Amino acid sequence: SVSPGVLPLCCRLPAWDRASRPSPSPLQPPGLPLAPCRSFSNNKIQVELDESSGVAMMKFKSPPVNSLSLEFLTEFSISLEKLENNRACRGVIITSAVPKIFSSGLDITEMCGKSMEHYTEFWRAVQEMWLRLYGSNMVTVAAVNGSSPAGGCLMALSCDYRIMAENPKFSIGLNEAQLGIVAPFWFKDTFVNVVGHRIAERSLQLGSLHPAPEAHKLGLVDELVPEEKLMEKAAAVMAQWLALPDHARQLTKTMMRKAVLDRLVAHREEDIKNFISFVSKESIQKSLRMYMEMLKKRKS
Ligand code: CO8
Repeated sequence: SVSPGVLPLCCRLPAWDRASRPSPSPLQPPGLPLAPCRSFSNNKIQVELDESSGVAMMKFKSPPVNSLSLEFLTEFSISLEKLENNRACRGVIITSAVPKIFSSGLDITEMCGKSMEHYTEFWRAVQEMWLRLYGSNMVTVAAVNGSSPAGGCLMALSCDYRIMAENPKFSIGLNEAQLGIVAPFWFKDTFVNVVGHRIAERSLQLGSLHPAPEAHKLGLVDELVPEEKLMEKAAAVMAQWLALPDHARQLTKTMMRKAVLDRLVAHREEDIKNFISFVSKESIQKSLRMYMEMLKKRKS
């Protein structure tokens, strides 16, 4: 098992700084099912790598809602790093094994009534997840098979391509403002890079959660497909992206994303301090507690 927060990853060169992988051998489309597979499932995330196609499937399996706890984030970053370091792996599809939910975003209980040390460790793990995913050399496809608020939306936005199940009951967006909190600058940067400034500004100020069809119209997700076709479509998109030489695609991705990644790397400690000072305010703690209560009331 992994001790939470001890991320050996931080000490290594980030993915976007590493030498590119060698160019691929002639491509084999991934196809379904992804077999033969090498899997390294852990508590909250299950990973299956099909070495013949070079495509890994990463499934979130942390019921009830795949909230991004410290443990989840740590497992995620370590799993991604394992794949990143495996030359047989060229692409990863991320999806959920929990029905109707992709991820409910950051685990709010990790931000309520905890110590400064805990907030530091938690926020560093959130940063690490994003640096790893947004900066990944691999092709990353999000198969969004359920609702995906806030941090869940960030994960999808950090991928190269997003396909969502066309169920209008599933929504996605950066709804932080609805919780009385503010999306950090690198959440915002990632959002702007996907949908453009105007849509991002309106959506962030209103804390909008967009039903799947609206998310598609705004460009927040690239495609909608019937839920039963989602994995097939994700595999087909992956094959299309993997048909290019890795080095050209990776360098292009770096060119597009480096400035945004570097901005967080340069201000990482300051960003942690800001998070701690923000989240430990009594008014913010109150907002978060009220939001959790609202979730529970809505249920009963
Ligand atoms: N964290 C912790 N617990 C959660 C979360 C969460 N994000 N979301 C849901 N839960 C809990 C619920 O409280 C409930 O607990 P219990 O069973 O003990 O009552 C359980 O999970 C199941 O939840 P629901 O009954 O609501 O499940 P549904 O299937 O009806 O709905 C949803 C699922 C749509 C995901 C719904 O739970 C929901 O809307 N959750 C809230 C999502 C949200 O707003 N997340 C935002 C988190 S903040 C974030 O990610 C970025 C913060 C950036 C930091 C800014 C600086 C401070």
